[in-house]
Amino acid sequence: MGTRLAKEVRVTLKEIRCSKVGDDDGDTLEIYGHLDALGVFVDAQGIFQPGFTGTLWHHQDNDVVRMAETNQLFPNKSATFLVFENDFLWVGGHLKEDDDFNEDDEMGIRHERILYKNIASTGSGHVSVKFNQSGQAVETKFGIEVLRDNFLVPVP
Ligand SMILES: [Ca+2]
Ligand SMILES: [Ca+2]
Ligand SMILES: [Ca+2]
Repeated sequence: MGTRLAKEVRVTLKEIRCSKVGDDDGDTLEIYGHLDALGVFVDAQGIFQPGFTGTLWHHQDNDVVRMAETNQLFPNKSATFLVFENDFLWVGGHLKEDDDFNEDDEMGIRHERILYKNIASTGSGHVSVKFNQSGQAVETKFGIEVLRDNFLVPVP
């Protein structure tokens, strides 16, 4: 057994906002996909690997969410977990936009990657992650709080 420094963080999906409907049919976007908070480490091959995944929003393509321009959702769903020294906190996800007459629009797999040492230790920070394609745009906001800062955790 050894120990590693960790921060206990709480990530809250605060807001999903439809910022532009663009050239989509009608006056709404029809979005689905997932938004997550992840604890991510870099493995021996230098590949990013999720150590923790907390899903904060998830809709399948048969259960799309319709959003008119400037509409906001406030999911306020949280995940609490540990991020270890030298690892990353990722917030973001994968959104798609449903279309009837052509293939669905890929709005992107997007994450903000925050290194351990840059996770703000006081107060709560907000991070925004944007998804878009062909003039259709959705902006998401995540709140990040540090519940316990730089404490030693036993590890195998
Ligand atoms: Ca579309
Ligand atoms: Ca539409
Ligand atoms: Ca559509």
